Amino acid sequence: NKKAFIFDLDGVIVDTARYHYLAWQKIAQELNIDFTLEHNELLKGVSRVRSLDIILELGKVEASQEDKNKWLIQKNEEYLSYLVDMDQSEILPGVMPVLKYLKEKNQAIALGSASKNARPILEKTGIMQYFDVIVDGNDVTNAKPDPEVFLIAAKLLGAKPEDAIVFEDSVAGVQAANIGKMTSIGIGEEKTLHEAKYIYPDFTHIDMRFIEGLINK
Ligand code: G16
Ligand code: MG
Repeated sequence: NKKAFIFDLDGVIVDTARYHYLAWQKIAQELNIDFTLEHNELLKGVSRVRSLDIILELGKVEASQEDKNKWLIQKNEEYLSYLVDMDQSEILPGVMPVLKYLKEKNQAIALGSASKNARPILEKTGIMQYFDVIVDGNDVTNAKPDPEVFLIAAKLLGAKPEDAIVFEDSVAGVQAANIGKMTSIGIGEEKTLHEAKYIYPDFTHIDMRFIEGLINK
């Protein structure tokens, strides 16, 4: 069967999860909300709008839609300021060899990201051409853990959900892949991503024989 290899972006291909955190932290500080790295796990893979709601819930802050809109714009401007100098050096270790291997083996590759900034990041890092399909925050209505983003990606690649393999760094993303009946591969810590079918601390720990096994499954 034809396989679909679907990559999350933030935290899987590039270390932008760190930038999202710094940008949100700035907003949280202004609102006097305690926002730790542990809280940040709740925001990974989650849409911008939902992320703000989670932070406001943490601080038990009620806000008008007008204020929320202002903070959403502020957060994105802060986030974008970290992306200005971004280049291929920000691609996480071990990612390129896996992308290249999949290309060599003529595998279908998609991006499945919650971010509305996905395309400029792929351009800046110079890896746009590896992706047959890009599904991002501009294309979906239901955020992860809803599997919509991955289901669209698999469909566009012409693969059944069962034949899709998803690389994810977030709990919400791993859950989305599982709910979509896809093979979930968690990139990160076992204690956070234990719901994933396979877990690796990063791509340098992924052996090409493992990828070969997925291709031939
Ligand atoms: C990413 C991040 C989330 C972020 C979301 C929206 O998703 O993990 O923390 O809130 O995108 O990003 P933006 O504000 O750029 O639209 P993913 O799915 O690539 O990990
Ligand atoms: Mg992510």
